[in-house]
Amino acid sequence: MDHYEQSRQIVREAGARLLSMHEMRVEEKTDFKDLVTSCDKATQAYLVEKLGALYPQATFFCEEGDAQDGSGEHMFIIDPIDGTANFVYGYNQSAISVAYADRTEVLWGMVYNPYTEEFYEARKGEGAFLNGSPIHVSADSLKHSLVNFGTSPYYRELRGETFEIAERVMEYSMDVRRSGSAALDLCYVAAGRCGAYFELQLSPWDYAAGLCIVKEAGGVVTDMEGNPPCLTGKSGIAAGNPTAWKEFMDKMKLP
Ligand code: LIP
Repeated sequence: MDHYEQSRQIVREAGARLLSMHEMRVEEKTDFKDLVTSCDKATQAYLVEKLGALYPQATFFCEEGDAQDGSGEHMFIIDPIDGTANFVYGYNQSAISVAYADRTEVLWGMVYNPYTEEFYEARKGEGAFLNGSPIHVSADSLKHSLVNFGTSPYYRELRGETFEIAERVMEYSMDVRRSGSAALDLCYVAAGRCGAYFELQLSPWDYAAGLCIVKEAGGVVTDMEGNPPCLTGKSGIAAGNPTAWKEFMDKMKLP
C-alpha cells in the first residue's frame, strides 16, 4: 500500500474514531460562534501523529492549536472537523479535510463525511472521486444551478455583503443552500450537486482539499477577485463549474 493509500486509511480511521467519541468539551475561540471541541483536538492529534509518521519531512498547517507551520517544502493543511458548529449541535454535516501541498499547489486532497460515509478525493492530474467513482462538475448555467454559500460567521463585518450577494444569487439561480461546511460545499460543486459556491472569508484548512477536488472534477476555484486562493493565509472563495463560476463572477460584482 503506497503512502497515498495509507493516508486514505488514516483519514477513514479518523472518521470512525470521531463517530465513536461520546465525550465532548466545547470552548470558544475568537468569538462565541467560533467553537473548538476536544474532538477537534483529538482528531487533529491523531492525523498529525499518523501522517507525520508516514511523511516525516512534512510540516503541518492545521486549524487547532499551534500546529500552524506552513514552512516546509511539503505541508499538510488540515481541518480536523470542518463544520464544528454542526458537530456540536448534532447536525451530522461535518467532514475531515486533509490536503497535501507543496509551496505552490495542492497535490492531493481528501474530504470525508463519516455521517454519510462519503469519501471525496483527488490527486493532481488524476481526476476526482466520490467513494471510488469518478465525479465531475455539472454543465448547468447559474440559472439552472443550486448555489451553496458560507456566512463567514466569525467575520461580523462581512455579514451585509454576504447576504447582499446571496440575495442577488437568488435572482439568478435555482436557489441557495448553506451547509455549514466549506469543505463539503466545495465537494458538492465537484460532484455536480451545486453549480457554484461562495464564501467571503475562510482559512486555508477549510478549502485546501476541496480546492483540489473541484479542480480535478473540471471546476474553477478562485478568491472573490478571480485570483488563485492563498494556501498559507485567509481568502474568500468563489467556485463552480466554468459556466456558472463565470456568470457568478460577472453578476455578483457589487458596485
Ligand atoms: C467552517 C466552514 C464554514 C464557515 C465557518 C467555519 P470550521 O469551518 O467550513 O463554511 O462558514 O465559518 O469556518 O470552523 O467549522 O472548521
